[in-house]
Amino acid sequence: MANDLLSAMRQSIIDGAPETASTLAQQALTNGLAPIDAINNGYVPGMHEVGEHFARGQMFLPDMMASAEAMRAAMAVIDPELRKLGTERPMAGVVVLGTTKGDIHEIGKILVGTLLTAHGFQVHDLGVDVAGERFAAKVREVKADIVGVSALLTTTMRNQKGVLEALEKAGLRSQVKVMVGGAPVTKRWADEIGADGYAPNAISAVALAQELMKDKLQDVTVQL
Ligand code: B12
Repeated sequence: MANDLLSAMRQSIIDGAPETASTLAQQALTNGLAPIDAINNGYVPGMHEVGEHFARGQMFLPDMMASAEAMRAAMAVIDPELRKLGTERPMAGVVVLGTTKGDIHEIGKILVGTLLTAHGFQVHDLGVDVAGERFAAKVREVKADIVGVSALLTTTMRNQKGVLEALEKAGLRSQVKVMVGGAPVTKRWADEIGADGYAPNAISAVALAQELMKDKLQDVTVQL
């Protein structure tokens, strides 16, 4: 039963069918399926398949846009359920989140933001196509503990380095931990550009953020 539902969710993304995606999300919540399982085991595999079809030339940009629309419709139903969990927890830290300059992919970043919120983090999402200077300004404004930078294109990955440089230039680098992610990003890349961490998905992004908060606390203790 759950498998049929998950497979219908996957298909709704491939078909680019927002109404079906939304109805299935409601059905999943009514049936007691954990919201994160619906996302990770239902909709995200559909998104990956769409990416593969696109890469093989079997799907085109409008199809990919329709799939993104379906994903957004599903998330609109599931997001509030996930966020509710966050209000019951103590504040875990302040995060500034955004997708790098030149890049408009936002679904994964939104998911990361939602799960961080669900785990008690206060998240300031700057949206997409965000220049390093805007990250730095927001970090200063909200006294962020962590910056999360998403990039989905091999061409915009290098702008993650630009964010680190902007933080350095603004004299903020030592005050904030930087984590990077996005489909083409790797641990190796994170190390190469001097980021503090990399996570391959939203669940591990939460674990990483919690780890970075511990490191930050330790940095402060060492300085005292
Ligand atoms: C949906 C989609 C789009 C949508 C985006 C809609 C939106 N509002 O977000 C649209 C149609 C607009 C689009 C446009 C383009 N796209 Co596109 N897109 C995709 C697709 C199919 C899915 C992305 C997605 O949402 N995945 C689902 C989410 C949940 O996964 P995720 O993004 O990877 O995020 C997870 C992790 O990476 C991680 N994570 C993400 N961010 C962060 C941040 C931090 C801090 C951390 C710790 C973790 C983390 O956690 C997330 C949740 O688990 C991918 C294929 C793919 N496999 O990635 C192609 C893909 C990324 N796109 C691609 C391309 C080429 C393009 C275009 C250039 C196409 C064109 N010719 O115009 C444009 C670029 C526009 C631009 N300037 O940005 C290529 C990139 C190739 C490359 N190597 O560079 C891909 C890989 C498709 C392919 N196989 O060819 N795209």
